[in-house]
Amino acid sequence: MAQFKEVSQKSALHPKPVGLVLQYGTAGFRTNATQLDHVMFRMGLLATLRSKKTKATIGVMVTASHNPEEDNGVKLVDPMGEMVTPTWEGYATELANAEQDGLLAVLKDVIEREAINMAQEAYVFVGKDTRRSSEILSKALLDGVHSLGGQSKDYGLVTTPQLHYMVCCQNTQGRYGEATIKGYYQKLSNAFLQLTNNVPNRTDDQKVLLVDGANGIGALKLSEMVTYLKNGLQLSLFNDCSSGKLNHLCGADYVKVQQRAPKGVDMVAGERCCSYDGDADRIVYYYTDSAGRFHLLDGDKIATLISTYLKELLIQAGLDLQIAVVQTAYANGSSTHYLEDVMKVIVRCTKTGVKHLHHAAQEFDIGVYFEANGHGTVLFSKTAEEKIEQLAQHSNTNDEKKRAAHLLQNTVNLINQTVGDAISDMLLIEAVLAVKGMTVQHWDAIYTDLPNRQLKVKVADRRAIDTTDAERRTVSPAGLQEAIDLLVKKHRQARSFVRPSGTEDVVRVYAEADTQESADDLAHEVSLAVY
Ligand code: 16G
Ligand code: ZN
Repeated sequence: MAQFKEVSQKSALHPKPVGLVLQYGTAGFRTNATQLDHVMFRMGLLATLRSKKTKATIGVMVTASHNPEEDNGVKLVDPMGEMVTPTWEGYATELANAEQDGLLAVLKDVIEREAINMAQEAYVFVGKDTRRSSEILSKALLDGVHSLGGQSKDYGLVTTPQLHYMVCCQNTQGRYGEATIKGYYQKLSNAFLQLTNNVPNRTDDQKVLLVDGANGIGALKLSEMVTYLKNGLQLSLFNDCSSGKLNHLCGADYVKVQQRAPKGVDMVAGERCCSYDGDADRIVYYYTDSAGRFHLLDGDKIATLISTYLKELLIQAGLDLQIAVVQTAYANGSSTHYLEDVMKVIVRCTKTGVKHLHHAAQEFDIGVYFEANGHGTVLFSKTAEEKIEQLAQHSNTNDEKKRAAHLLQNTVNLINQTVGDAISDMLLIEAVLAVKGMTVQHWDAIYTDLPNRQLKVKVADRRAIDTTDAERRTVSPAGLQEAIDLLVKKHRQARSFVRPSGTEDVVRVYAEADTQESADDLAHEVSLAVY
């Protein structure tokens, strides 16, 4: 077939290094950028097939998120803006690892297994982050799309969540919004201004927010968006790509893991600061107090703030909707305790990785999901959205109910429900703080984190560790869990788990306890047990 001839010819321009084996991991392929040209071409092919199969537009994002500048990666976005389905992650791995002369066979095999109608049109949206390698890699990707006859739209430099948003808008015929960057800015800023404009006594001081853009795409996009936000926020943007290196000593991952302020931000005691990661799908907040102590408000604190706000609004609106918070094993024990015992909301724990949380959150009327590392969003079921809409339009409802319904409606519009989005999450947090009249210190005081420590351990084969119970316990190697249990018992309010990383060749260790010293000791002891 002529179609495959073109694939053959073009793939020769994107040859696979013999013997190189990569895996479509938790967040797609991710490795040193020099190893990815053939992967990009092949993901262009796969996205085209996925589009034919689903009869919808598919997204492909070129990014390595919080990884160093030298790395790059690629992930596929399914029609509703969600992560690509697991069977297709398997195809992605097979296709990426096929040696040059076996590529067509693997491609045809996928076509056959999925009974794909090759006459079906295909449409692929492409986006990329600011890495130097992203330009050429996205060209390889487009080559793949075009060689299988797919059509493409190249959005160029966009954040990961912006690309997810575009895909969702496109496939819902605009019901979710307009599939343009301008449409995204307008939808989010209108919702933000509606939420904050009527807040009485909001002073200019309360609008001040310092943003660490991690020298990445989020910084560029936020500066484009500023005019749309009018004077709703007074943003000071740092690490804005003008000089520093991407993710280097800055960004959400650095701040969360190091539990310290990023370089390059002129922090003032008591002022709210936040950090994005390299593709702007994660955010964490922080401030320093008058004694110079650093306070981190991570994904758990964000989930608590948002779910508390939503629960209060639901009560005010008199809406009977079930709200749940989805976390992972990394969620600080204090947050889980607060949510379950004080807030009385349902809490679920899933495996690490956005797709697992997203999936679990879909089971509720309102599912708030956040990883402790700052990746998360809120999902509203169709029923929830309809009930909110009806109430907001109902003229006979009393004032308090109506006000709550309007706030809920604008909150829905402010949230990027396709995936965690640093820009959208930031605006939501700022709106919630404004509406509730809270400072960052009030927010921080909702509960106190248990001291914790994360370590990584290099082992011969990390796959020897197998986990269960949402990664909170190990089932192999034999004896490891018993050893961890014994170590945990030596500390107060302690918890610890180990899991093989899905993105690096290491085993991760997490420990928390009543003091930092105890958490550090426990993490160290457990890491020795892993060897
Ligand atoms: C990926 C995941 C992130 C997760 C992290 C864990 C997505 C989009 N990203 O970055 O959610 O926290 O992996 O990494 O799913 P690890 O397996 O190396 O600990
Ligand atoms: Zn990211």
